[in-house]
Amino acid sequence: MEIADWETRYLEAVSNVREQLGNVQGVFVAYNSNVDAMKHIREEELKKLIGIIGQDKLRERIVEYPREIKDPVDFMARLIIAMRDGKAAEVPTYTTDIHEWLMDNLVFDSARMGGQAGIMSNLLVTLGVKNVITYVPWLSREQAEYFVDSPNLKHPVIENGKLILKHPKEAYDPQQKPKINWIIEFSKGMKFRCAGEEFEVPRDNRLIISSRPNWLRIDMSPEMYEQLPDIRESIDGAILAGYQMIKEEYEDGTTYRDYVQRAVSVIERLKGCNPQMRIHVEFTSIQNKVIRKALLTDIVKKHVTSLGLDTVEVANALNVLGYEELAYSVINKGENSIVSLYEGAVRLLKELELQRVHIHSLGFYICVVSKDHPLGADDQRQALLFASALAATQATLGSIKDLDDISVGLGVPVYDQGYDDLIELEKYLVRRGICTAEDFEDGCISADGHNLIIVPSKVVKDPVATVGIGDAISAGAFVALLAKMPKINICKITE
Ligand code: 8BR
Ligand code: GLC
Repeated sequence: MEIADWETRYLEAVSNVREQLGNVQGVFVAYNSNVDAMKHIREEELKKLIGIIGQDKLRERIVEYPREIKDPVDFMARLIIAMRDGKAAEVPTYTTDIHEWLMDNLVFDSARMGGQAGIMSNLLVTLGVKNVITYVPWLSREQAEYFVDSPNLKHPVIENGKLILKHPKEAYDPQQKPKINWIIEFSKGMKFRCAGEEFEVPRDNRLIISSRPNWLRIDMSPEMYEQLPDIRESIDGAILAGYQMIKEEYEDGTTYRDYVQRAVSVIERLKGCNPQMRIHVEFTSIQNKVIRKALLTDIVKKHVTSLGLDTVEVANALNVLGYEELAYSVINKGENSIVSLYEGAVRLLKELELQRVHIHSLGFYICVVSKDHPLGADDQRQALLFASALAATQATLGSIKDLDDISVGLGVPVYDQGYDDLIELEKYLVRRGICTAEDFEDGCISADGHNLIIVPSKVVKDPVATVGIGDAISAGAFVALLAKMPKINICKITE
């Protein structure tokens, strides 16, 4: 199929999904909302910061590869690594010192809604979803201000022992402090010298400094947990994210195992008697490998139906699951990395007993779907195309304010390089007898029954920002699928 045919498929998909979105009853979204302090760094600012830290200190720290930001040298080392490789990363900090240093030495350009759950909640409301029930364990007054004003957006609160739903601006805890992350965005083509070497940034991306104050918990009160089933009737599915905040050990003697157990119980409560309830987890960059593994094997495996992740996150996930070689080739194989990504997606689908794995990359999205997923390849493909149009809209405008904005994304051309990558994968699959060229374009069913759906995406040349685009892609595709899902009330049938 030619690129022009893909453009036609895009138009059809967006028009279909838009008509169907009204079928979605509601979505529960938890846990992480925060404020993102956004800074688009420029060459001269970087030069100034490198000068402040000093080349020698930086050289050493880059080799050490800090997984936590304790001081400005750690911060600069991770920034140089992210810019050198053009790769996204999120690194935690447990003190407010770096925030103050950044305020003194860099200053942010703007503040906006951050956190996967916060970004996805606002987007779903903007897309017109009737009930978006967002839950933030640390809802502060300042945080509440970043949620869109809409009666369709609600947050659960316990009043007089009962769970009720209110807009976040009426539900916040006045004592709660805000969580503020720093997002350092950098542009492709930026040049800099560091530790005696010359670098050029290979692609637009960002480094996130994630603040982790000691009050942060991925949790809910026992009353809210008990009454969570009350919201089940008004949702078709849930999107869960933010588990990266879980720590191995807490000052009060609890450990990550306690929080993992509670996270699983929440999922069980949401499903109730409906094991088909759609549960999507959005993965992210998780520096701590114990937590990364626990999230995959103890929370995602068996409990979740769908997983969304970017390419670096695929490698990280494969790595802790014991597929080091495949992880390495996802990151390093260059033009063949699409084949490794496909193989990685299949591994994740099988190993984690999922129904759907959605990988978004710059230029194409790969989705592998198990044979027991209720929707066919056409619906899956339309969901991916809709998501890509949303991503291109967000990259062009910075944020999506209205569903009609999607015409901006639709106007962005399909990325040639992504299309070429697709052809590489097609050749590989045809050569191995996994599918024919015709099958490849319509959904490629393997011998053991899982289906591969792949689309070339629309890529914006000079994106306003990259942070949060992955969230738009995953939430967009997930809600498009919910809109297409047959509405069977399994609880009623089995009662
Ligand atoms: P994460 O936020 O999960 O890392 O996902 C980012 C996603 O944003 C990438 O997978 C890619 O698909 C998309 N993206 C990026 Br980065 N830059 C983009 C651009 N200029 N146009 C469209 N999509 C982009
Ligand atoms: C992570 C970060 C948050 C950012 C989001 C974007 O959740 O903690 O700051 O807004 O990713 O996806």
